[in-house]
Amino acid sequence: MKPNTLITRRNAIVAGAAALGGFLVLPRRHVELPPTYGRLLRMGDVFTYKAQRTLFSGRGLAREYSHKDISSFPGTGMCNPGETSDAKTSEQYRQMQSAGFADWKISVEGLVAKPGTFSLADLKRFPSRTQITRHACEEGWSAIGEWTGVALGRVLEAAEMLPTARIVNFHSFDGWRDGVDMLDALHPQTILAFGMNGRDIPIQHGAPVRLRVETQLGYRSMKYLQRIVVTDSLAYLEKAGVFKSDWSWYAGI
Ligand SMILES: Nc1nc2c(c(=O)[nH]1)N[C@H]1C(S)=C(S)[C@@H](COP(=O)(O)O)O[C@H]1N2
Ligand SMILES: [Mo]
Repeated sequence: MKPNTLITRRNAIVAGAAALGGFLVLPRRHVELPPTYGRLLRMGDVFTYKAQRTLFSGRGLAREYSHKDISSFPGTGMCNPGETSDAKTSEQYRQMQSAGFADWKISVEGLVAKPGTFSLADLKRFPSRTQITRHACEEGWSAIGEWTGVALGRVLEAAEMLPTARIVNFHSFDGWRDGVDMLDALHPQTILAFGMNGRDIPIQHGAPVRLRVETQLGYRSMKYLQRIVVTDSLAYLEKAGVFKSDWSWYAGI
């Protein structure tokens, strides 16, 4: 009988049980939890998020596939950003589209020492990454596609993200607002994608640049990116009403 082993194991079991109960004292890195507005379903989502962030490093890679696995990819989503009710933004998008997105720019704002913009050419000058991954939509379909782009982390680094940064928020030309925490933002497979299946991303799939967050469900991979805003809390997304959506903010897979 090796009492030390026993104690260790016992402690591990206690820690595991406490974590499952949601009572585990969080390690040094504090995890800010999104609001639930008293909704039971949302409490479950928050619990999943807390357990995931507490128990795992979050660094696991999503499975990557080979070329023969690439499947047809339904273009979904609400609309073409050139045809939304926001006439000004739609007009801006249509003009950029007709110029082949040569004057498209994404801004990086908020908690960065060097706020500014990146053109498509700027993004393509970074080292790129190509990954063949499965996109899982919350509606039940999934599809495998090849995505090429720059790791979001590299762009944040170039903008000199500040140490107080916690959340990376996104805006799109069709009016979406969303965000991810640092574990997902700096995940090696989280990319600003400009290529799909070896070509420029077509309009229906998010031209000219979309986010790929391979660690979460498909709706987190925002198309038609417009702005990136780095913040130190979830307040920015709360203000945008993101947590009132029927779709869980944290949709880890
Ligand atoms: N800007 C924006 N991003 C979006 C969407 C959208 O409507 N607008 N739809 C989301 C959802 S629900 C899914 S499943 C995927 C669909 O990607 P696809 O149109 O390339 O198939 O994009 C996600 N990103
Ligand atoms: Mo979706």
